[in-house]
Amino acid sequence: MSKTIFEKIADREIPANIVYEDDACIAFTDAFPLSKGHTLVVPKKPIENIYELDEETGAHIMKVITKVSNAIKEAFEPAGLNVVQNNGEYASQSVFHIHFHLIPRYENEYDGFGYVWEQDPDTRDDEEKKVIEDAIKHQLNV
Ligand code: DGP
Repeated sequence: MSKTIFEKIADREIPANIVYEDDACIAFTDAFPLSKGHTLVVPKKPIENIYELDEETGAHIMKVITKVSNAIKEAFEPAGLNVVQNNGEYASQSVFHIHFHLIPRYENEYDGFGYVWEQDPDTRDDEEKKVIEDAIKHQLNV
């Protein structure tokens, strides 16, 4: 199988500004940053998406996300920072090797991060919410 772009970055086959690396993961600045310091944290294993992520890699990558987020906070003092992870083309995933975007946000500065957080207009009644919750719990064997 051919390597993903992010495997090629980890293997130094294509250049990137790598800011952190350990045995299991790598972090580098995004080639098309939405804001100053926009960084990607990526496991070296070519795991495609959140559904494929194993617990050990997930736990490790969360530590690195925290470490690199704090470095960005110290370096640039953003007003906020979003951690974003896209799964599937419909959810804007374009590189099919799991990655976490760390997107620092600055007050009164343009950035390319469009964010809409609005309640579903088809607000569901309590009975329907219960059916939804039960479907998730059923899959989790709760
Ligand atoms: P997503 O849409 O969540 O799959 O984000 C993929 C991101 O990867 C996107 O913000 C641009 C970035 N990207 C794509 N190719 C390269 C590359 O070759 N180098 C770097 N540094 N970033 C890349």
